[in-house]
Amino acid sequence: MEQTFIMIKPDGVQRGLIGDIICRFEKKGFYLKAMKFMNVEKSFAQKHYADLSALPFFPKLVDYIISGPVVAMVWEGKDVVLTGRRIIGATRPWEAAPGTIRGDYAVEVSRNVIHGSDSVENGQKEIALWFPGGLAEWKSNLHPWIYE
Ligand code: RTP
Repeated sequence: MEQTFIMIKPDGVQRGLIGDIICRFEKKGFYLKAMKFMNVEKSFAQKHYADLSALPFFPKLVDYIISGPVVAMVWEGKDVVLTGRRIIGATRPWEAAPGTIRGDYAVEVSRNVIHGSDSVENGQKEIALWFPGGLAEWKSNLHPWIYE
């Protein structure tokens, strides 16, 4: 079953949005497979966002990610990568539809509350980076009223 890496960024944590965000993924029918509260080192944030290292906003982005604790999570379910991105909404909050997390809670692109993997492959890479010890084993009993 597909998995994605989701991170509640420091602004989402400080604003008390953790419960609401978890609720949206759970209610949709996805399973929380791993979660931890973390203060991220600068070098770790640089590694997570390595693909963006040449962009002008990269130093600001790294400073933002290390500015407070984040919540790192792994979610599982059918098409969870793409659907997760749709639950999150567009990167730029003014382009994010109402009803999405960024559409409902964010104003600035540099304070956009949450990260979600953009492909299955990147999801696997990010899960390996954030959860190097692997995930605690528990079998999500895929609900027959949600999954065929
Ligand atoms: P994320 O990786 O955080 O899920 O975001 P994304 O895929 O939707 O967007 P991406 O292009 O990968 O950008 C990563 C994060 O960089 C910040 N950003 N700041 N002009 C700016 O100041 C600017 N542009 C992007 C955002 O926090 C974005 O989520």
